[in-house]
Amino acid sequence: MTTAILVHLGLGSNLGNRLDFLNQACSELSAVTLRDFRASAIYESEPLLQMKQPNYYNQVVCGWTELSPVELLEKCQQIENLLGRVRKERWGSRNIDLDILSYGNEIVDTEKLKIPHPEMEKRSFVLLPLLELSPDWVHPESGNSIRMLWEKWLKTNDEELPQALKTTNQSS
Ligand code: A4P
Ligand code: MG
Repeated sequence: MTTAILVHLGLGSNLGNRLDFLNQACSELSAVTLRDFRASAIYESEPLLQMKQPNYYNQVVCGWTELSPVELLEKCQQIENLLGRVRKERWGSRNIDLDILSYGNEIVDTEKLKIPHPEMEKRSFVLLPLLELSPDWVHPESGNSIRMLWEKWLKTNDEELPQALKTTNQSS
């Protein structure tokens, strides 16, 4: 019997109808891929490294899956393709991006897949929604909970915080 694993995914969009793309991705994920699906609020933030791009809408979702890490990555890429993502350059603007942030407490470090997502501790648009969903989830490498990572982020950064949109996500 395969056991289900709790996973967290980071969703991002900065092209087209950003809200609609996030909602469509949530519908796809909650339909079959993730059981007991939960979604954070949607946050708006500026692109990292002050890249000349539109602002991002970001959200974190979680749920239980029986897919392996690689199968989950493939599923995420299928959903990106279904929603019409076109890849030009790395970190280019995108209508939808799905990143695997965590897979239980597993560490995966291959060329194709790195879990936990290597940048998550640096990103307020990931930590803040994670704090809403799973403040007690513990990062398997540092041993820090999300609550601790967020406190650390606040002490070491003075950037503006991402703003939660005043909207209800119909899929959550
Ligand atoms: N890959 C490795 N690990 C993972 C993982 N944990 N989850 C590989 C998903 N994919 C993973 O991804 C490139 C390759 O990463 C995949 O083929 C997979 O094998 P991609 O989605 O095609 O390209 P990308 O998104 O441009 O690159 P990357 O490295 O995923 O960048 P990020 O981390 O997504 O960052 N600013 C704001 N405010 N909000 C954002 O969401 N996002 C980015 C891109 C930059 N600036 C941003 C935001
Ligand atoms: Mg990505």
